[in-house]
Amino acid sequence: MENFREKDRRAVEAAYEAAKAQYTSLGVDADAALAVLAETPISVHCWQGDDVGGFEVQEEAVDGGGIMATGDFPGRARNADELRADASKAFSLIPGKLRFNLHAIYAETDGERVERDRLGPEHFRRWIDWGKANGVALDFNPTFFAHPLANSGYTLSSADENVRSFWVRHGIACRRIAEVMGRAQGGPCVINHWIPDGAKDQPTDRWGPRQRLMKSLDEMLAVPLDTAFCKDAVESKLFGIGSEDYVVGSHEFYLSYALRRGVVLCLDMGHFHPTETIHDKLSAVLTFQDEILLHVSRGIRWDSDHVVVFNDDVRNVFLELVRGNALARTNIALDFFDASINRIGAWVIGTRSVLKALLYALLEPTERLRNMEADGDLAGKLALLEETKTLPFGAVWDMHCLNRGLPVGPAWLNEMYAYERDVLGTR
Ligand code: RNT
Ligand code: ZN
Repeated sequence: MENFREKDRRAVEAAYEAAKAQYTSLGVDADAALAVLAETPISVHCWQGDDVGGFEVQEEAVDGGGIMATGDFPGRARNADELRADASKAFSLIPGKLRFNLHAIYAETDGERVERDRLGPEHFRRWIDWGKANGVALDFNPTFFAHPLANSGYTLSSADENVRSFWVRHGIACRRIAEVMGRAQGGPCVINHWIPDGAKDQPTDRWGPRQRLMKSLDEMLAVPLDTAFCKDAVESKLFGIGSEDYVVGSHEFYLSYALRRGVVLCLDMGHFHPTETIHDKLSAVLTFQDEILLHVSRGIRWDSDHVVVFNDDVRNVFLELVRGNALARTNIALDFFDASINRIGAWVIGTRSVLKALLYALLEPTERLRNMEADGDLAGKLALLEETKTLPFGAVWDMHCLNRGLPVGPAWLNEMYAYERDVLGTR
């Protein structure tokens, strides 16, 4: 494997000073941007580490519920200790304030089969301890898929009362776990509810499942918990594998539900029409809602979960959040999985890309652009937007990596290769 040289500290500092002067001339404070970047939490999803497998003891064949990781890169984490080790490795290569986002299937039950409606905080004790020891706050998700009672394609919206009530109990069990996690970390644990429910082809009843989903969510939320620690969010989707024609929890459904019930709306960047982007939705939704949950992802054709890269879509989302001063009202989380490349690399690439997009937005001369726009100088505004694209953004990013004691530039790849050889390669 190639060895990437680390950039010289003095060269990085000198480039930063020159970049900073350029930003200053546009009215942008690069030091202030770096301070915000260092303090903005990003919730990294655990499921990139093992292809959304989880560690459940299961006896029957299950349907993935539209969740399918493709690829067989060696070294997938096979248990929670390996997953924690891998996540820690990835965290060490990401210059950000990171949280960790767990799913119910990552419970540790010591080889015992524990049904999902019987899960309790005790099954997440090691995760909670790990979070505390590493200063990493946790977020959580019930797992409404990959289970025999999800094989029909319906969970919370099922017409079978046994199935529906099982999933309601699972949701409640998970909310209790989230509250305990929140209490342990002295701040909210965001619990996101996503269900795969839907139909492949032209259901004649689109109404019943939605009424049942509303009822199920209401039953789950009726359990009194401290919302300072358990913060509920609901996530929509347009279509999935096996639910191409109809998804019960659509955008309109959850937008309405979140508004009526005062829960957080989750916007996943990969869950809309293939050419539909979400940056224009932020100012609309946040005009009425206190906060949102963001799943930063990258849709490619029919897949909603490619590894995030520093592209226009992600930049536009962060530009909107910064322009609207809405970072504090946005729970930033990641959602992608790729089993065909080094999984630690996938985590690091995706998360660093999100941090870059955030930094890019923080370095925008928004004040100046706004004034030009207000003055009717629209050509000037468009020109300045274009000019900002070639400002020395990379020099500021390098400085951030250096500040956080991380390898600058592609030098982090050396660490990834070494871990691949010494750890992943032995699994
Ligand atoms: C699925 C949703 C959901 C999942 C995770 C694993 O389409 O995006 O967020 O990816 O819960
Ligand atoms: Zn998602």
